[in-house]
Amino acid sequence: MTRMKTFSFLLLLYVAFSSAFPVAPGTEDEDKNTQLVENYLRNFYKFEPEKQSPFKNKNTNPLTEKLKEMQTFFGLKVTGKPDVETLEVMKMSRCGVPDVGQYRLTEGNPKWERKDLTYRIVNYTPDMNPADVDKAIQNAFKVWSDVAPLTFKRIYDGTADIMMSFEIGDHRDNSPFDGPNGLLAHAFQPGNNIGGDVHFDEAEFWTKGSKGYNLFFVAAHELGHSLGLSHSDDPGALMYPTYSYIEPNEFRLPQDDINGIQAIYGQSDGPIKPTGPTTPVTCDPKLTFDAVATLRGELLFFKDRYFWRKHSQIPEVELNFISLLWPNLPSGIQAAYENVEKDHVFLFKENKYWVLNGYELVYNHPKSIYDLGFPKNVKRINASYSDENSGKTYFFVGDKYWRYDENRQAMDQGYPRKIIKDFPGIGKNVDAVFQHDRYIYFFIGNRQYQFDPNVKRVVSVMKSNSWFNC
Ligand SMILES: *[C@@H]1O[C@H](CO)[C@@H](O)[C@H](O)[C@H]1NC(C)=O
Ligand SMILES: [Ca+2]
Ligand SMILES: [Ca+2]
Ligand SMILES: [Ca+2]
Ligand SMILES: [Zn+2]
Ligand SMILES: [Zn+2]
Repeated sequence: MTRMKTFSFLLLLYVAFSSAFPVAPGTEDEDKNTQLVENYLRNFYKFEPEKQSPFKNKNTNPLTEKLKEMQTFFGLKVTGKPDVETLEVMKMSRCGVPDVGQYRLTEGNPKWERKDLTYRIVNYTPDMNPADVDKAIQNAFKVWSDVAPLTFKRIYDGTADIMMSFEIGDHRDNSPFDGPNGLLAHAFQPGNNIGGDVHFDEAEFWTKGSKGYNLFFVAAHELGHSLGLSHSDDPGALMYPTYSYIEPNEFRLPQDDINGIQAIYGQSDGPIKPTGPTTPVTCDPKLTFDAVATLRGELLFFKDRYFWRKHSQIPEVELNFISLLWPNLPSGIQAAYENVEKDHVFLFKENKYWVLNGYELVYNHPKSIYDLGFPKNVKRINASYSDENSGKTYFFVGDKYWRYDENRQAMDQGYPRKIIKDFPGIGKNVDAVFQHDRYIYFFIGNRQYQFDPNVKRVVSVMKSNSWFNC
């Protein structure tokens, strides 16, 4: 299974300002961690130590078994121990609905018997303009009505099927909220009374953008529960239990969620069968990349709204949302390279580029690629790499390439040239490229060409994901 590395917000800062990898917590934190682990397993994995049968096998520790269950769900290494990575996942902001238990699609199969449902926004958060709350909620319903034969009508008083409200702390449904972060919201499976209802933790700061928590995403996720879906272990799914931000305009309901809702209610009525993005699979032999770059000794492989990070000293590879580290970067990065000397990474999409300084996005971007000296008929860049020794950067576009001088900050004379002339064996439409040691690695489809610039030839052909220990 793909391992989705997840960061707590604290860890995010850690990544941004120091190194990329967490350190083990000190022993003084151990009591706090034990408490965290027990509470987490109690809340989300039905861990009930006081209810263990005395006849149970004494050799199996119920806590260890529950930890393994949780680690399996999140695609972590299944150690049965509260290791650093497990604790990091437990500290993430998430949905309050359990990962196992009554909300599983397979258990009881709760669903609405009618297809025309009603909803009511019972109260508003002071964090947002009411019109923006209405819009976020309306869009969240549209996510589901676009792919399933369901309609949602808003009513303004009385009891709706789905009552939506902002609540603080203990709000008399046996599922108290916990103040800022941690639990963000919860929802009840289809049914009468509280069934279908959605509660948002008012202690959070709700927004329509990337600050605080985005109401649209959280509402869309919770409505999945209101309609009968449980949590998915697909890290790209909307029904994954932890929060992550995506630019709302770029959001498309993932295929995993479409499959889930259609398994309950059938296909949508429209003539077009809706499809959604699928989460890339690290060891898929057909895997292709949008762009690859080095960053302070790590390798970054970009694809759609994801990237993998690979550190040479660490055998595992991590799959992340681009937006988790860089909320203001778009998905679908088309080319990328590192300028090691300046500690900058350049990221390209269409005719714009963004710059990272170390791990931090430089604020006054994007800028136009025409500032770098490209002619106007170049609309996008296929791939790029920079040669640390010569200070020359190579941009591949179609069957040509340009060479840029990082010291003079200008294109070199005599370009573009044909790729095939100077890189024999490499045709056109390069997906991605980077330089490592003395080789240049070109990615075209699911293949990778190791090119030796000294002898000017391809010395080896590999699978695109050969860096991932598949
Ligand atoms: C490369 O760029 C060309 C020209 O802009 C474009 O038509 C093509 O789709 C791109 N190919 C890839 C693999 O990005
Ligand atoms: Ca909370
Ligand atoms: Ca609030
Ligand atoms: Ca590319
Ligand atoms: Zn949930
Ligand atoms: Zn509640």
